[in-house]
Amino acid sequence: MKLAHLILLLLDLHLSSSGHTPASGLPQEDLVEQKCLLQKYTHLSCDKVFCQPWQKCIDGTCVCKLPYQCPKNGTPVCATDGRNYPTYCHQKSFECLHPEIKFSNNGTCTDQGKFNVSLIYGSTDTEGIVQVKLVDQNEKMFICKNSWSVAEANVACFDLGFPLGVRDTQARFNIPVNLHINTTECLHVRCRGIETTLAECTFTRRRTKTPHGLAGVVCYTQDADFPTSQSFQCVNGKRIPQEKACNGINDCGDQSDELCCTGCRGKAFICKSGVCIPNQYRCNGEVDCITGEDESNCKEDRQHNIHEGVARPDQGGETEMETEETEMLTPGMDTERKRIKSLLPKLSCGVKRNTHTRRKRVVGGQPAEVGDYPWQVAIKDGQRITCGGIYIGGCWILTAAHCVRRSKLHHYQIWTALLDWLKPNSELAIQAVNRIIIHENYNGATYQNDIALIEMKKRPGKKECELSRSVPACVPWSPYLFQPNDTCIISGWGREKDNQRVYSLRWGEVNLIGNCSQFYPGRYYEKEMQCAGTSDGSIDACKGDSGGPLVCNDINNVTYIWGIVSWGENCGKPEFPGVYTRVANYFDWISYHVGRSLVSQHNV
Ligand code: 4AZ
Repeated sequence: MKLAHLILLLLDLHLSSSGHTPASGLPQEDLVEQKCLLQKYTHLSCDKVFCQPWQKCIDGTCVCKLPYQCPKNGTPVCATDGRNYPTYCHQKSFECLHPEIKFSNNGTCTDQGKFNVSLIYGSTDTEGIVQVKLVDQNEKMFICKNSWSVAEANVACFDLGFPLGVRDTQARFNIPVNLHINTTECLHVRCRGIETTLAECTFTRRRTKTPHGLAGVVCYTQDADFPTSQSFQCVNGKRIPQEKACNGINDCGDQSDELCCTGCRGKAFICKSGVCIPNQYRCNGEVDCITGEDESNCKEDRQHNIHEGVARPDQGGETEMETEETEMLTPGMDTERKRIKSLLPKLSCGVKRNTHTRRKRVVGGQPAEVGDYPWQVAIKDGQRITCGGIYIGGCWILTAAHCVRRSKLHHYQIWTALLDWLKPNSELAIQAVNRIIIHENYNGATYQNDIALIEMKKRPGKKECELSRSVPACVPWSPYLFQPNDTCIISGWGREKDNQRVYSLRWGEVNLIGNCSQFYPGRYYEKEMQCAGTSDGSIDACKGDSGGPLVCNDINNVTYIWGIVSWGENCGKPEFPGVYTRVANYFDWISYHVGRSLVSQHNV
């Protein structure tokens, strides 16, 4: 009887901690933000994450680029259709449009045979010990258990046709003892977790004296479900144990368990945007948080994480003391992915040309100097400066809808690089207006959608608007770039608290305020508006500042136009903060009118 010849090969040295019960008896802290879950964010939601270099962000979703939009230089790769592609980006872009065609190998197609993954010794075809056959090897090989985590197991399951990824990475399977499998030689594999086939991952061969555990997997299928209670519902329909949400590990396979977090469990890092990323992504030379803080303050750790072989989060710190020989078999495509990313065009916005040290002075503000606010413009209506505006690039100015009327187009002038309108400085330039676009849902009674675009006239014979002293502020593409309590800056020529006229540009620091309905019940629309002010009301926008900027600086000191001065009850009263048009909510409206290439920072 065959059974008699079976032994239970202990693939796992220690008991797996992948159970359903919390590790400690303490009640589980709920780190998931329920309201955010309604948005159904996944790895394709560019409000929360960066798109792949072969994708672009359109209306909050990463969509496939066309292959011709890939950077030209690179080396050819071979795909499962037996065809050569000029670069990895071309192949991934083609695969994005035709998912059945996957990556096969780096370099041109040869007749050496195909890459292959299979499962054996499982009782169904959804599970078993993982075997791979590399393109240039004849034999099938096993994978060492200590290199096997959720990232690699998900990729293996995707590759095998299970789109929901892995159910269990620690499963044990019975290997017939008479097979005499050599478990001192197995492959190490390292994936990022976003690959569609293990062929894209890094394989190394390690020979040791002591036998290895071999990697096994149970792929997720709907019929093998977790109980509905006490489980987290992923956007792709998968259920995972509640305690695996917000741990930095992509247990869902579509990352939906890591995108709505108020904090992270275990060895994970929380991005300001509410995303948990694995700790080893911190200071690894690639920005993962859309807000960039995973790559800041890195001096010491940088060298550390940039190297291979940092302990993985779900491995319990196993080390391989007894490695005798390590041989690189396939280098993996992650380095190539990063290289392609670095070749994508970069938008120049939000960075001042000359940053001189600012002498420190809107209500309670301070006077600005030339070059301090190079995106600030003044809108002159006849003889008076009536509103502010913000330069966003090309010939385009962003302002408040309540500042402009289409019928008065010929009365307006745009004054750029202006400081004091009683004593105009030499840098001042004056532009006529070509077109005014007012938001189609602007409501003059409620101030909803208080946003408008002004297109300036080009000088005769010129193809572009040449504003040598102006710098565009960046348009925020995600509502998660800045948060309540962040400190931002307002500027303008508006009135002082006592209604005193102001002739020179003034600026002041304000904090973003959450929960603003408490100050303006029934009048505040969270999605479209943003409150900002100071606790004592000492800094505020006022009459005449309308249409002007509320700007915030990201961790790299890049300036974003977060708000447009819109309305508020009085000026300088702490119980009535200033209300601004929430510009991030209008990214698609703006890019529709001015063109994506002018405002898209990430993947035009
Ligand atoms: C205005 O009348 C105005 N304190 C602008 C901003 C604020 C109040 C009034 C906010 O243009």
